[in-house]
Amino acid sequence: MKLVFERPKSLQLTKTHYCPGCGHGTIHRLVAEVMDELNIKEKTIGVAPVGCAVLAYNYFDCDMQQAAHGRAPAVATGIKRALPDRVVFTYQGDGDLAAIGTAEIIHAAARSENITVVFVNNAIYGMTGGQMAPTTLIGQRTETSPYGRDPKLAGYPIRVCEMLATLDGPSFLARVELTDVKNINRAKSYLKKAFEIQLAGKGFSLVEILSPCPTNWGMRPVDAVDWVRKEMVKVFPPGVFKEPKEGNV
Ligand SMILES: Cc1ncc(C[n+]2csc(CCOP(=O)(O)OP(=O)(O)O)c2C)c(N)n1
Repeated sequence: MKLVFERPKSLQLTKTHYCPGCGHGTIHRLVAEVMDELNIKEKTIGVAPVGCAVLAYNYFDCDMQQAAHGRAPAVATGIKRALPDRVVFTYQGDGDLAAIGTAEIIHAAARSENITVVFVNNAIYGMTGGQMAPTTLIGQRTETSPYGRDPKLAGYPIRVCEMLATLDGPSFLARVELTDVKNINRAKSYLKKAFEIQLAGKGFSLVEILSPCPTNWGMRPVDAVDWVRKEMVKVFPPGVFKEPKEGNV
């Protein structure tokens, strides 16, 4: 029989706790496929966040370390500096990375730490039940902005890639939407490039993935994907914001 579908070796054989239509499972798979293709599973250390992906250490089949909320880039810095031959990545939500962990991500990027950041932007705090995040859209209803995010009260969404692109430190910054096969494949190619940049010793790389959260957005999964495509990309335009000058890694 011809094998057409297989679990990546870098994922454990287990069920995840993610909701139907959530992007985390797809993104886990993409990261695992990249680990398989680069043959780096045995030397990779992932840093799990606080957020819906808190149990990522139960899903990835590589070494994992849990960090306090927002502190994954600092923990990853320590691991990578102590064990420079290892491949180190953080996996972070927008609450983790762009709220409580803003200082850590900015300084890790400015120092051009040779780590890879997988940044899952779902415009909300998922794990805690749908509160407003720094990336929540203007007018978006959440548990803490029930009438829609009002910029007079709650300011404006933070564009992480654009902000980090003002720094000299980062080597690779890219944003992609998790909406269809073309873009999911693009997400994988960005992730692969980000890991390759780390393997080449070229410093900080980050891939921001615009990802659906049907449960906390109060939408059906198919509508949530549509909302990413139609609304999120207007505020968070996909693209490559920084890449190594030499072109290909
Ligand atoms: C120090 C600290 N502050 C607050 C919390 C509560 N908390 C847990 S997860 C989370 C935000 C999660 O949102 P995000 O990072 O966007 O990830 P998601 O769950 O959406 O994937 C918060 C505020 C905590 N666990 N620790």
